[in-house]
Amino acid sequence: MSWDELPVVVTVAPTGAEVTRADNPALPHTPAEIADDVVRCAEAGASVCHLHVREQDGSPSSRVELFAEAIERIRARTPIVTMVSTGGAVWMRVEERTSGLEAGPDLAGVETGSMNFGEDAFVTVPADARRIVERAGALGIGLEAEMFDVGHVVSAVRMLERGELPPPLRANLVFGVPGGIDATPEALEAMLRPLPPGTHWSVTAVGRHQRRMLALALLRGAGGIRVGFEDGVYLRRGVLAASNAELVADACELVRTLGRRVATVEEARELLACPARARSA
Ligand code: KMH
Ligand code: ZN
Repeated sequence: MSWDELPVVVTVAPTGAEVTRADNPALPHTPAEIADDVVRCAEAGASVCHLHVREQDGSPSSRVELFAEAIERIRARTPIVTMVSTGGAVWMRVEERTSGLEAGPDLAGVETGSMNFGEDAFVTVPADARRIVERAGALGIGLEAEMFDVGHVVSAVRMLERGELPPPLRANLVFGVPGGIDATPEALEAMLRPLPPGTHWSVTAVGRHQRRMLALALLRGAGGIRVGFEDGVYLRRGVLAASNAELVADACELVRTLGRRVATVEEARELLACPARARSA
């Protein structure tokens, strides 16, 4: 399929770990709120949801019960692809970060390197990445590599070559995190260079260049883009988004404006080699 015919997988990351209701009062906290948001995002065109969970008071959590409840509520109402973060929050131990795997999502993210994350260290040493891959494999969960700098991409490709990361490589390239690669056309090319041909790659960007990076990615042939409060709370400069669904609708409009097509959930499952799992998590 030529790049312009490739349907675009739109992922929503509805809550993350760093953003708060002081940043945007519409941030979902509870599994029920997250599920409601994800359902609306699916209606707006999202085909994948990237999940973190929070306690009732909004603090980032690693409790498997919360992941399980969110996934169960989502699956009861939409076939959207569910993905859990194993990045968690910077202060979580790796064992805490990986609890979401036990909730039986379709996919999980895996970091393939370490970095500064703002003022903090966000550390995933190779042994941790291998453990995450192994546990996901044992549970039949597909993986998406979350990569914030060129070295992370090179490491993911090495893991793939060594058989430490199962094919296919699903690549999420993240731009603009302080401590990671910047959000520029040159950075996009640098992140793409190590990827094997045919890799399904998507782009996440934070900060003031977010929309430009997503547009650039779409014109460069990206297989996916990601939006949601985890990555940005503004619809436009100075305009807070009313909801995650509004961000997804806007992203889908961008896809269409640039002459591309938004993937359905069925198409996303095929493109990501991610068949629907049995409904019980
Ligand atoms: N919260 C960040 C420290 C991921 O989900 O894979 C890590 C993160 C990336 O959100
Ligand atoms: Zn995340």
